[in-house]
Amino acid sequence: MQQLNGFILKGIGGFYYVETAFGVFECKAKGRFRKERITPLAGDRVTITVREDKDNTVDEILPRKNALRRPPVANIDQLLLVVSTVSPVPNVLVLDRMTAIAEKAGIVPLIVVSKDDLSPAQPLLDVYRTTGYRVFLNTELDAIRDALRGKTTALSGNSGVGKSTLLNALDPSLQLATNEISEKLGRGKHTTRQAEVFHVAGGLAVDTAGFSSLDLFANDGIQKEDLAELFPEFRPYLGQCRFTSCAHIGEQGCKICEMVDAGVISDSRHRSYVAMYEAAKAVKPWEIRQ
Ligand SMILES: Nc1nc2c(ncn2[C@@H]2O[C@H](COP(=O)(O)OP(=O)(O)O)[C@@H](O)[C@H]2O)c(=O)[nH]1
Ligand SMILES: [Mg+2]
Ligand SMILES: [Zn+2]
Repeated sequence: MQQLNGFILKGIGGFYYVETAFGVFECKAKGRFRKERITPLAGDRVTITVREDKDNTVDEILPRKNALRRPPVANIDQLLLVVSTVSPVPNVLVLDRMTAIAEKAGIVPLIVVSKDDLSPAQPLLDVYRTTGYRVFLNTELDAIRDALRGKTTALSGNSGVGKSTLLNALDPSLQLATNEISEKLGRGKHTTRQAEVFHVAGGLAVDTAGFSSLDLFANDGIQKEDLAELFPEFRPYLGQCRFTSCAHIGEQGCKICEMVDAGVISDSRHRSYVAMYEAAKAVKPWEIRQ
């Protein structure tokens, strides 16, 4: 019997695969976690007990730096959001919701645009360059590798945008399955991994199952008063509106709206802000998840 420290690469059917200095061990979570309603996540730092009879256990989850519900990952530095020009068509509201969720969790968003070969990426590049976030085409592999080095980065984006394809391009030895059939469609027998950690370009990258537009309606715990701060391109202008109570949704004398009209803040990003503001307003205080 031996105690080891490591981190969770993935969880499948109640088993967790934990990477340690002595290799990867398959472990079960102690029953205590279920009682306490704690789900171990990919990226969790853990202590495990390795036994002769292979009945290994995850004993303890070390305090998390951060954790996301979708994708289900812990302790990440960056969220790399992949968006395709077509198939699937970009859902900028989902994307902008993800950047806000990342900002709230202290995670740095990166944007990668895929399928520039099928339809021009320029409109998306133009929108996301106004955010100040780093924006890449999925063909800019060296630049993306540089951004991943030394960091833990979770990939996220609709199914089919090209997350696994991008990881394979960054490191061909990964040989990840692409074009995976969604489990929800009831086709295909494989268990869709929710999240799996890989060593890529001198960092850790987490491939995740794609989100669906259903996620758009999930309550993410963001309150309407906090929302503007989660749009980094709004920050320089906050406090400059005519009314201190300005919600930046079209009021007289709103500096943010002025910057949208001037083309400094993207109209698309502002529309997402307004949609998220209205959605947050509709959530009752007791419904807010912490
Ligand atoms: N034309 C084109 N196809 C791509 C590109 N990136 C990914 N694909 C294709 O899109 C499909 C879905 O890719 P996949 O990596 O499985 O998406 P994931 O669900 O986000 O992991 C596959 O058939 C890929 O070959 C791209 O930049 N251009
Ligand atoms: Mg995939
Ligand atoms: Zn305003």
